[in-house]
Amino acid sequence: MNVYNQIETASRAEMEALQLERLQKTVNHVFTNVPFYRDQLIKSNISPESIQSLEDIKKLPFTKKNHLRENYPFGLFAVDQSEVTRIHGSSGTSGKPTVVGYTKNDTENWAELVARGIVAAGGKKEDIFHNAYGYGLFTGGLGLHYGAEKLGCATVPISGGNTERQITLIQDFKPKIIAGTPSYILNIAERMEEMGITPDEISVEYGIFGAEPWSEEMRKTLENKLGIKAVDIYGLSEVMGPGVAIECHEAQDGLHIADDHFLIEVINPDTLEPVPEGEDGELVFTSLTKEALPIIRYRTGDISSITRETCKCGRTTTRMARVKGRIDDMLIIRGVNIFPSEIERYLLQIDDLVPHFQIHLTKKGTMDNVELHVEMTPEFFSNLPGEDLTHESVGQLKKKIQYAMKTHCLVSMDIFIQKPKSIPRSEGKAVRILDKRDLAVAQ
Ligand code: DLL
Repeated sequence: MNVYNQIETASRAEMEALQLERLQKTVNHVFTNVPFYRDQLIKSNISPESIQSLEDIKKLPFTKKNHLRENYPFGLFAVDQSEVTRIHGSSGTSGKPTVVGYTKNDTENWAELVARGIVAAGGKKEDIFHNAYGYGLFTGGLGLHYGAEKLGCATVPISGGNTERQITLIQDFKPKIIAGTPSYILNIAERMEEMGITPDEISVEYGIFGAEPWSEEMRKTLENKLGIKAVDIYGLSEVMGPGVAIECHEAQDGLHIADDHFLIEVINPDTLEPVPEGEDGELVFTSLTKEALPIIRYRTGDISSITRETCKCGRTTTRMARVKGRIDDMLIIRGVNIFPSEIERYLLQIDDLVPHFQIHLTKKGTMDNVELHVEMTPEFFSNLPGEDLTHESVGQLKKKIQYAMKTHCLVSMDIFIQKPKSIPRSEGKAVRILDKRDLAVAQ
């Protein structure tokens, strides 16, 4: 095993001692410097001195996204403006972004954690790193960029989009590592296929994919299409950005959380009580080293579980399972809960479909209805006599999808099989759900 930092193999006792020391420092920091947290702690009758063990974290109130919004833009910053060296924002599609800030130490720690993650993913100093995450307020581009540079990789800041140019640069520069959202990397891989480029013609060996939910089946698809090993990377701007957790290439079995910088809890989102290890719940993070925007018990809205078993790779850090999705994106259809990533998982097992899909939520009378829009492969389309979409083989394919969804996701869906290239392609985070229920009411 090749670790970037020995802390990744520390004993639990050693790690917990470090976490407690850093937690106490963080609580002091927010109490002294952030009026919002000071008020919250005073209201809950808690002083920083009352944090005497890691268990005591449960005494502290939770922080939620709306607290950041209410304190827009810089109200939760814990340092003087002159100490802030970088500002990022959430990738929210509407309204004002959630603003986050970093000091010089924060961006150095961040780069170090991402460098650590790239090593876990299989990367080395001498590698060329093709970074297809979007550059800008989104933390993906610059977050991965500075981590790759810190490790010493020749970093190509290509960002998302302009897919054919990306492919030319992949052919010419010969990167070993590619990073991007799985949906955008799929877009690149498909374009390569159309251009007649085979996986053995490209140099890439490792992929670092995340920033959106994806499934094990999508991992296999991307690994096969590109001839690579792909790992999952997780993070969120409120907590830092990419690098909060990443899988190792050795085991590809859960994401190693940087325990020395973040304390994780998993709670039941309804009761707010902790759930046992191995059980799904909402991930809650407390930052342990951040200066500009320390965050206490941040409710991410992301659903996953954790384990503290030592990984096959030798790292002893807490591992989280692949994130199923956000609570907000969970569909509750006629009493059944489903995440789009589960739909993806079963769709990808059906031949004759490409791995792109969209879920349209509509109304049928007063009932919620799911329209699943999928896309046939170009081969399937060209084999249709007269390219006739009403041909019986399309009907059979539709039945197969309907059956898979009903059996595995327990929901009856209206299936729409589109012609090749009909589903919008992603250049960053894919838009999987279109909620048209209000439109139906308005009509
Ligand atoms: O997406 C940071 C990031 C950039 C992570 C590049 C990984 C790679 P935000 O834009 O603030 O930050 O969005 C954070 O995206 O709460 C999750 O819901 C989702 N998310 C991030 N990584 C994953 C993942 C970046 N690997 C929100 N699997 C989070 C599933 C993910 N969901």
